[in-house]
Amino acid sequence: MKTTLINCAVKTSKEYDGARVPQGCLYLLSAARNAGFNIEFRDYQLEKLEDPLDTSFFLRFIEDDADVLAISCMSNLLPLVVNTTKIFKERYTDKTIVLGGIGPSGVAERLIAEFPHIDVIARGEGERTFPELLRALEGKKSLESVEGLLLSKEKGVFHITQPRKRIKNLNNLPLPGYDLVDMKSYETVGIQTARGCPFPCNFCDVSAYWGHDTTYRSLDLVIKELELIEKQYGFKKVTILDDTFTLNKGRVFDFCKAYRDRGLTIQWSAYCRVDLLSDEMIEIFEKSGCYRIFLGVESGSNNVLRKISKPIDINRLIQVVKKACNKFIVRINLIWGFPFESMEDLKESVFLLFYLKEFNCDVSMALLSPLPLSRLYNEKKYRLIFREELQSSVVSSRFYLPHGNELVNGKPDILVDLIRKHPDIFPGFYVFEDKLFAQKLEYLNSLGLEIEKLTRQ
Ligand code: B12
Ligand code: SF4
Repeated sequence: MKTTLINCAVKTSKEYDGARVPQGCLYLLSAARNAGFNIEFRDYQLEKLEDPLDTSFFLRFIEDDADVLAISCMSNLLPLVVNTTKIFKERYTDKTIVLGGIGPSGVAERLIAEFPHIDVIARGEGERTFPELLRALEGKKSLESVEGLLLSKEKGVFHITQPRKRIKNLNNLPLPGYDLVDMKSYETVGIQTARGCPFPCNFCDVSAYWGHDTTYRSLDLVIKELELIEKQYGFKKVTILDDTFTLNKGRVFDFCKAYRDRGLTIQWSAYCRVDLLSDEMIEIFEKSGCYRIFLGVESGSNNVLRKISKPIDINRLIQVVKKACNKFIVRINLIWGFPFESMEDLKESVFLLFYLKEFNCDVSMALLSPLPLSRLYNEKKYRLIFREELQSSVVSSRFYLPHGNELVNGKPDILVDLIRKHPDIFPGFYVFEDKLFAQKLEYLNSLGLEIEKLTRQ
């Protein structure tokens, strides 16, 4: 049995233009290798294509003689993956299509019920599921006995296997298979030191995907991996992919000490929470190779922050930012378009945006995306609206579908059409119903904030 694993990612905004080492797929490849499988891997982001979201390009890319085609993607490329694999499966009825990653996992039931050409969806962490699934597809065990799967039977009918338990001891996982790809093709790299986030922010789907229990890798392993990335592969910078790097203060200080003791020079950036970032940490970060931190601040309004269950103290934020901006790059993300955000709330966010820019802080503001695993989406309190006026910019800059609702060769764009037909499968392309939406948009535009920038994450 021949298997091909595909990373379906595209290069995003100019800022993030470089190709990124696909950590998730590298974990899957090394787990599969350890289990005795030799898998072909292809990474779509490395293709030089004028329009990577053109189904015909992706169709050509996935075509080969493999029996099993496994594809990893986020929500943004799910329409492309669904559309292309449907055409693929019509041509090659005997091939098995497997989807995994946060994109398909977040909407797995609805997706497999509506699109039965997808044979299997693997939910959650893949290091145990993937090799077991391959063994089952070889006929060596039953598919039903593999945890964490949805198996297609026919339209509307599918089977869910037992849920896959979280991997408790990440130290038992083999390192991502860096040696299995051409690392020179990639410009940026990230590593995970921990998985999961305990916070309840209701717009985010990280906790629902990875779980509220945070699992950690030993710092010894983390430092060894950093050494490998620096010395063997020559990277000068690395992103720590943990959702909240500053979660465990003692561990963060131990990391910084180990970094210095081992004489590492690779510079790192990390996602932090402002309420977990002390003055002492900022000082130590500076001495331990930190060149950038990301802070998800989300709103300048205490009212909104309370409603999204992220009660950050704005005064504390300003103090932290003033200090940190002198030491390293501080990148802050704000979100607009919460359905309960008043004009006053939005004005407070805009005020914060301009105020923080004064300190040379790198601030951006993105339109809220209804992510399918988020509590805000699942409460079903707010209707989803597909907004014509935002279609091309929201869709293109937020989720990278370049045509918007333009007519392509006289026909409506097929992916936009798919999104329109299935709001519950592709909710991230919609906005929550908000009677102030037009007013908010007009206000932001009147300040010269271009919608392109406002819709980028
Ligand atoms: C780093 C990061 C980025 C980086 C690079 C991402 C990349 N790898 O190409 C950048 C900055 C480019 C980025 C961009 C975007 N990102 Co991002 N990103 C992340 C972050 C912080 C870490 C991703 C990561 O590497 N995780 C570690 C690896 C090990 O996990 P993994 O890839 O998910 O793989 C594991 C499992 O999912 C599973 N698995 C994955 N694929 C498959 C396939 C099979 C067959 C199987 C069996 C299993 C399996 O097994 C793997 C090992 O356990 C996550 C948050 C998070 N904690 O995941 C957000 C996150 C994934 N991003 C998110 C979003 C929305 C985006 C954007 C769409 C944002 C935007 N507006 O543009 C873009 C799209 C980019 C693209 N390339 O298409 C959302 C996804 C939400 C969703 N439902 O899809 C997340 C969850 C953050 C959030 N809550 O907002 N992102
Ligand atoms: S926004 Fe950040 S802190 Fe909040 S749940 Fe998501 S990852 Fe955790």
